[in-house]
Amino acid sequence: MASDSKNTLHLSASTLNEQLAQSQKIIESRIAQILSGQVQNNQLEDALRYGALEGGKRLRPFLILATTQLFTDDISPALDTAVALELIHCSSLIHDDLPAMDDDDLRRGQPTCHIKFDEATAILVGDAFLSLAFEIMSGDEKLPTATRLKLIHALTVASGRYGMIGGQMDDIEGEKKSLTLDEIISLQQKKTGALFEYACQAGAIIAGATAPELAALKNYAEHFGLAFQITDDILDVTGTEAEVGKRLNKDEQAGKETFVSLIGLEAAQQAASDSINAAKQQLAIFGDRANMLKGLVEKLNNRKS
Ligand code: GRG
Repeated sequence: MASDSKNTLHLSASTLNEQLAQSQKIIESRIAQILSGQVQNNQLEDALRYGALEGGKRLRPFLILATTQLFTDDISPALDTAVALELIHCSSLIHDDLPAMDDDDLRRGQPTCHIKFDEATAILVGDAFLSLAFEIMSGDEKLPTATRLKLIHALTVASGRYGMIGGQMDDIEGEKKSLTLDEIISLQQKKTGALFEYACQAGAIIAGATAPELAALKNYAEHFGLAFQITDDILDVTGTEAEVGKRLNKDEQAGKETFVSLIGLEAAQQAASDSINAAKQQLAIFGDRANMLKGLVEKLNNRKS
């Protein structure tokens, strides 16, 4: 990672895996720095660090940093937006794992927050991350006020009733009825796709991208989100991790439809490849500068987690 005395930031590695590792390090050290501030309550602070710093691929913040780098060499203005998005993602995972929702006891290979601590703490940690995300973004002095407001508004929409929360509700209600393929696509677009779409738009907003550039990234994100979800469903069937197997049984018990249950494994694999190719095509206007984003969506086909 290149970071000089003026605190500029750049993903300097030449391969995607190295850039992912650089980005992960940048994000985790910024989260650790933010969480190391004034200690309010030891149990809460321990649980916040546990909920945000124990594992995770950090895909969403990488998307923000990598899309920002399409437009500018110094990606430091996007750092706190990337951190805020990751915290909202962490919040959603912690709440999703609660007994009232998916009732999971493992997350990122570790006991879930409510197992490690207790339910009340896990609820508060999720709530605290949501508040903290907007505290960070509203106080981000690297960005003009109008840009901050635009980014905050877009994130409230993506994470709220029109986006992730709406998709989660559709998912819960979907357990009681059978869903069509279009309904699954719409549910997943809200539940998972909306944050990916935000991740691909935020850097472009920060860098002042043109309307065609924003549209290209929105289309990339849409195909990326679909490919992510289809490969997630495929992983449930073909993955070997104990956690994955457990998730499949729970989905089966809950009667949840997936891409694989609806169209079969082979067609799902084809649909994932089609989405990956479509995602890459959207990036044509950026030329070779978009190679990392093309590589990232390609990587979904071989993912193990
Ligand atoms: C926080 C506003 C707010 C609402 C919470 C509980 C809930 C509402 C939403 C749950 C949404 C949910 C669990 C979506 C699934 C997201 C998903 C695909 C998670 C896995 O993402 P990865 O693979 O995970 O990027 P890592 O661990 O690598 O970060």
